[in-house]
Amino acid sequence: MFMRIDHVGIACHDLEEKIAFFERTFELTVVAREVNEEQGVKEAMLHIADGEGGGSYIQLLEPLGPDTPVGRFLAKRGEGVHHVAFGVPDVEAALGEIGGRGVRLLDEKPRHGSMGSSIAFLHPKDVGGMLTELVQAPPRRP
Ligand code: MC0
Repeated sequence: MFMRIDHVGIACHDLEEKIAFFERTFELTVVAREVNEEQGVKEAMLHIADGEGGGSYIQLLEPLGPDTPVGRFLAKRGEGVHHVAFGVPDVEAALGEIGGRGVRLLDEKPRHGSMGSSIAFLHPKDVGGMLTELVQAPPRRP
């Protein structure tokens, strides 16, 4: 079902400061930036490698406000790994299979994600405490 780790999402207070740190320290490059109002985030994707069905990235996330998923996460836990996203060939099919195995779906239907992807989240309490995202990349992606 999982083709690769698509990205690791990291919650931060200051996106520009964290981008500068990751570029300077790990020689990574930002390939996309986006404000996603529905998800309550301003985010940047830093490219790591290319794999089957798409690339893999570090995703830096700054909340648009305190009353958002990432805003609440920062208030409770501080900066750090917010979620792990796995590449799947078909997010809707994966949701059906995973939901049928008893994992709570935070999204019944795919939503819009970074760089034109379709995404859906699984409840962290049902996945060993890890907020898990499914990502279906669009046909062509950097
Ligand atoms: C909350 N919890 C987490 C967690 N966030 N556990 C692991 N990782 C996380 N990131 C835990 C809390 O500690 C709490 O456990 C329980 O889950 C309920 O959380 P809450 O404090 O009530 O917080 P809520 O109301 O924010 O709900 C958490 C939930 C929510 C995961 C359901 O954040 C959600 O629906 N997330 C999915 C959407 C999302 O995260 N969007 C932002 C990234 P205790 O034990 O204290 O009860 S958008 C994105 O990444 C897009 C742009 C993309 O990739 O393309």
